Amino acid sequence: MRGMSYSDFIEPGYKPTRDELVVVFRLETEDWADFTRTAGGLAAESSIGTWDPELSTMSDEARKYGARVFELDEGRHIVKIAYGPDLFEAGSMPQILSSVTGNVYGLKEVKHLRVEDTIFPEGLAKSFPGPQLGLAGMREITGVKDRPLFGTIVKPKLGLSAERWAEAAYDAWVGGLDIVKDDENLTSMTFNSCERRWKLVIDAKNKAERETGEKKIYFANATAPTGELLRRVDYLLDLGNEYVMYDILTGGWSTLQELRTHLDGKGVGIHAHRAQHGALTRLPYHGISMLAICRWARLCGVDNLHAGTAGAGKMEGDKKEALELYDALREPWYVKPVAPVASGGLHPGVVPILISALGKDFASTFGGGVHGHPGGSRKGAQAVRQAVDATLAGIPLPDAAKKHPELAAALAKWGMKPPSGGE
Ligand code: CAP
Ligand code: MG
Repeated sequence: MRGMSYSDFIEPGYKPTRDELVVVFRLETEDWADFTRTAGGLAAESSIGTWDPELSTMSDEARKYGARVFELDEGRHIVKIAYGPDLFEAGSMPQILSSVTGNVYGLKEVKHLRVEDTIFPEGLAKSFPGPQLGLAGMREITGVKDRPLFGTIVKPKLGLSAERWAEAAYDAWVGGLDIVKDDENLTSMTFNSCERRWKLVIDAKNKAERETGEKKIYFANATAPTGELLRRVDYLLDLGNEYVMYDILTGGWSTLQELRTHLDGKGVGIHAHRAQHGALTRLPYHGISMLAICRWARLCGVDNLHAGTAGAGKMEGDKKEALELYDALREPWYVKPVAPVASGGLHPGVVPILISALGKDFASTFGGGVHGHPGGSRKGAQAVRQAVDATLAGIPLPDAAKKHPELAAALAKWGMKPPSGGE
């Protein structure tokens, strides 16, 4: 036989070499399909193979590139596959993902399939640039060294004029927050163009900095089709803004790589939002894990990435999951660390849960939990800062609230538990 059948891709006990990429899949097959043969199908379809084992074009040379299933556990649904370095184009995330997260999901034998993790070899990892700033950069810019950084997303998400938006941003900064960020779907709107908003917000930021003596940062969402994104980024660079925000999943990996290249050497950071990730990550038996997405985003060079609130907020995801993701973003690796961002359903009352779960090395943004404050955005921001200062000083929030009416009002409205859904 000249070709290669699915079973030829199975090599239990094979030890991956140091230059191979290892992908950990979770596989469930249709009732009529054989687990081991389907695992071979995954390796074939994601490397060199196809359904017909007898290709007239197959050669000994081509056969060498076949991926190898080296571990199989049908009970736990785990399949581990090793891929040689020549299967990948260095520095191209789209090509790597078309291989290992491509056609495999559509094979008839596959009922459910999830990429749990992708373990990169040094050579392939180092063909990517990684972050420029990460958390260290954010600390450098703001001078905030000994606590997490806190900020807000102006709400409502859409609908405010650029003037009203900038006013709320100013209130948040003056109230004591470090960061103001655009929302994931706030780009350039009929009622709020990005040019006008960014100009007004950066003016507001400068004013807040003069008044507070603190350095502030603004994550400006430049997400758009690539050409327009880069035009907007150039405008932000002209305005001297230190951060560009980009929705990595809806905007895409290739545009992210283009953005990172465009910013190379300019010391301007990428704040990455993960909108749409739930469509990929939410089912524990199908899709792509957030862990894998964290690794790809870190390689491509985001500086910050939303990675969950450890159960303190409104979005699905517990402490164990958040810590796994935060570790993947922060631990020493082939490229610099990324700053993890906790966001979604946070308010001043959950600050102790947040800090006790996540430590000090992260950033966090509060939308409804600032602008929903009964006294308005500035008091909402003050209440967050009061909750942070009290928590770091070991003072229970109800005690701190006795001295701070803004915090007291926040606790009276929201309590000290996460919104709907429990801790
Ligand atoms: C938070 C947020 C965030 C999501 C992201 C929002 O606002 O701006 O985009 O929570 O979640 O629009 O909902 P609130 P994740 O503080 O008002 O909830 O980081 O999990 O992707
Ligand atoms: Mg948002």
